[in-house]
Amino acid sequence: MITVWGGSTSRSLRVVWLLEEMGLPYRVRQVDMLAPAKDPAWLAVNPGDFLPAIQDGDVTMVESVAILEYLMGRYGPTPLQPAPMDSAFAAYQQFLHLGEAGLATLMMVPLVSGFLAPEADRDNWGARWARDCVERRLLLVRRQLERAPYMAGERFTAADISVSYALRLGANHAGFALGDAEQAYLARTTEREAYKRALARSHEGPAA
Ligand SMILES: N[C@@H](CCC(=O)N[C@@H](CS)C(=O)NCC(=O)O)C(=O)O
Repeated sequence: MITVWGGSTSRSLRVVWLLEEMGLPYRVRQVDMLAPAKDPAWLAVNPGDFLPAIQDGDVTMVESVAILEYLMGRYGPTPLQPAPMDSAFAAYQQFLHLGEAGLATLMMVPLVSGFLAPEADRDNWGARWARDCVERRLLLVRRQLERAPYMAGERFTAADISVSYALRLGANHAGFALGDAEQAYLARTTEREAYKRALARSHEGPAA
């Protein structure tokens, strides 16, 4: 049984969403990132203390997009991961990684500056730079949505799990304004039954 260490609003949602899309059995262990004292069992899984992590038999992994690739490689093939010779593969691969490396990672800078930094540090050069980087990277998402309904083209893939998570993070927690095309795209991806089940299950499970 795969164990997903996560939190209801963390990137573990990407992992649980993929597991639901693939119909794989799993259980969720909640980690309270704001708890003053961390559970040693959690720190033994990820001494770096960031979410998500998975345990699958002897395998322990962190990094949400790497976990998606592991699960699809280990338990696929799945239509969520176009094959390398598929014409959708390049766009798929690009947006799978852009969702985290180009969007969500950079969004964290204005997010933590805006919500967690002391008042005097909130409006800072680094946060403004990161916000500008994200805005320019979002142009790639916008251009793709002018061409096709999904990041890899005509059908839903794991790249949409990656990018949808980032768009929600940016819009809900970092003050990024989404245009009509991105909002329609998010409505399309999050109306999937697997997403709704993932959202419900991300809130369950014993606390770590
Ligand atoms: N690139 C990592 C980012 C992980 C990450 O930043 N996770 C957040 C929660 S969504 C976290 O645990 N932040 C707390 C910290 O890094 O101290 C991934 O995609 O898994």
